[in-house]
Amino acid sequence: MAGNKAVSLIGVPTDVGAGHRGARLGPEALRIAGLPEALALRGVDVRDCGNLAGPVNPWQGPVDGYRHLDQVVAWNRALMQATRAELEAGRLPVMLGGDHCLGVGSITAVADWCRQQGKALRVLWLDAHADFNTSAVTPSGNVHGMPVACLCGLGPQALTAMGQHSPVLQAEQIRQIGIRSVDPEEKRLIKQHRVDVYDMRYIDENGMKRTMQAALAGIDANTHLHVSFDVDFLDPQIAPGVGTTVPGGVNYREAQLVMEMIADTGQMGSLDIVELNPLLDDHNRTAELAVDLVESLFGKSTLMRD
Ligand code: HAR
Ligand code: MN
Ligand code: MN
Ligand code: MN
Repeated sequence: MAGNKAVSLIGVPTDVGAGHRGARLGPEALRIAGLPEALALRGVDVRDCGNLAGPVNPWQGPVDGYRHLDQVVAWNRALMQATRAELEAGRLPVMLGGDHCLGVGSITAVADWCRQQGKALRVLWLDAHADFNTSAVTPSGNVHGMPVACLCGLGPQALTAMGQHSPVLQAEQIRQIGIRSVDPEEKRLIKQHRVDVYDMRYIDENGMKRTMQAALAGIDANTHLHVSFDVDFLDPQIAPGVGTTVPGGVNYREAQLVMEMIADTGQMGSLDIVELNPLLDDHNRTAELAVDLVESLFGKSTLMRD
């Protein structure tokens, strides 16, 4: 079970893919909110690898539909290497973001690892956004709105072909949960690629339990589950510390259930925690909430089950 595994924290202090600066401070905010200690209390062997180094944010406009593409590529190369090293050491990498562009590097490394190990890979994308834009249709040029498209082979070669196989993922390996902000052309691409999206209306109509049962269906002992947790998945009333708040998000109880049901599978093998922006937060409460939820991901139950 994931809760007993050795975990490596990899700080990825980047905001080169985002439309606001400040997500680069996310790793420190998560540490100060007590993430290493909380995992250690769960009985997890925690190793904090510190922060990766990468280029500064030049804070420029889009070029050919991308903002800061070279910097995004550099951060992702560094993260891919670091993620691979921790997987090879038999540890569960937890990416402390950083903006969501980092999902390209982490998941590319995870996908290569799974192929090598003969494991099936399932990606759970917890997010308000589908992150399926391309340079041709992006309204912003921000690469944090593009990582899922890149992983499915749509994007610049420097991001789609970083690993041993391209595309990195087939759309049927992905489940998106909590989605409530999708750009018009992005929606067309998602439908064309048949990504499995459990949007907020689906959650409202079916409840989170049935949503998660559907999203986790088919996971077995040979599945590596990668969780990409964009903190803007949560409703902004409980999680204000993100750059792109979207109302009508997942509430506290729903979020706990998501994390507990993932923990129950025992198959989580890697985790991104992204988009936390401490400059927009209220006394670090969003970071503290993220830590609370990650505890549940690692098997802490508030109820009488354990
Ligand atoms: N869809 C918008 C864009 O591409 C906003 C994307 C915001 N993305 C994140 N990550 N915060 O999910 O510009
Ligand atoms: Mn995202
Ligand atoms: Mn988002
Ligand atoms: Mn908790």
